[in-house]
Amino acid sequence: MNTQTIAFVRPVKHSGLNPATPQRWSVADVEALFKLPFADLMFKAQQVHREHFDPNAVQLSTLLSIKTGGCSEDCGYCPQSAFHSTGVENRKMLDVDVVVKAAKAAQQSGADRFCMGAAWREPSDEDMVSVVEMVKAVRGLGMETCATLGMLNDKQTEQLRDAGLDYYNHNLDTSPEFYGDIISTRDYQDRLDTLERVRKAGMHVCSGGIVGMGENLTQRAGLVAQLANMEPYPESVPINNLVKVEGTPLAQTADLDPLDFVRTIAVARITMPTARVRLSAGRQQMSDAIQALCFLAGANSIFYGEQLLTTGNPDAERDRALLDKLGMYPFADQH
Ligand code: SAM
Ligand code: DTB
Ligand code: SF4
Repeated sequence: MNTQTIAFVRPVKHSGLNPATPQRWSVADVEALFKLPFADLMFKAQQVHREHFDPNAVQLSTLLSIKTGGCSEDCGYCPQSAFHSTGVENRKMLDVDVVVKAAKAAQQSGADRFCMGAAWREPSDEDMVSVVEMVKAVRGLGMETCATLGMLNDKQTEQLRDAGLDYYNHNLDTSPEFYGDIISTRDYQDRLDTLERVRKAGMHVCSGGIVGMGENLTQRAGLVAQLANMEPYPESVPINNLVKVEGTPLAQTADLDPLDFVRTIAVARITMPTARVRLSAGRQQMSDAIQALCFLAGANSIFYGEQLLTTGNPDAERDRALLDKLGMYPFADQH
């Protein structure tokens, strides 16, 4: 019998930076975590979580699509790719004042991070002029800023850093072995290169992936190992459950067992102890019980607000009710 008891460790406030203490994770080690009995995996994840965070605090981050649709990439999951007919309209970039208004509304409703997303392979120099203004204005409201704009060059990472961007989101999406089944218009290495530039410019890295795209367990473990072996690993790790959108090649993919999603969160928490693990896309389709298990597994950040980029998210009222029911509160209200 396992006689270990839960040692309550005083939660520490997250400093925002990971210690540079890389621990190499082989894919086999990560896969072995996935295969633990559920209770043992959850116990381990909770121990790690409590060593580094208040387990009852969650970060609320609101997303806004600043440029929607018509993207030149062929990502098989994405409703915004010009390769797929999904009914998502192509829109031009939002004006800066519209973005600032949305950020203020998000802040008033309790979000402390604002993430701006664009359906680009990469931004142009002209796009960057507006994005820089948006980042400065949102930072000026006192919110944490995050952007996801596709691939970046050195000049662009420096512009974003100088504008006050706190996090850059750029996902690896899946393991190197499965990647070619999902995307053909850019390489895995392109993604790693952008992340390297973001790191070099001194911004925090937000990088994760999608599960439920038909990957096998080794491939799912391969994604987590890639992220965990980055030096240092990302400060923020979004774990998305595939949102199946009609018209995308992945629309008919078999459902992932929700407990396998919970396991992915737990394994991310154990392998990246000080990262914000973000329970990202797919929450609208998830029961309260599965979301509660995700929080127990170490998730401590969610997207908050009715819309992700083009698909739905639980409304703010449902989320507040869920957090209340669980005795959880936003990081911003932590005392
Ligand atoms: N165009 C930029 C890029 O791909 O880097 C930024 C926006 S893109 C929509 C951001 C991320 O959203 C993708 O990397 C992917 O992980 C996630 N995503 C897109 N469609 C999704 C879906 N249907 N289900 C789950 N996650 C999705
Ligand atoms: C991330 O990993 N998930 C968010 C955010 N980063 C930008 C995006 C989810 C998009 C889901 C599909 C959509 O709404 O278009
Ligand atoms: Fe374009 Fe990003 Fe969608 Fe890929 S995930 S098609 S790059 S918007």
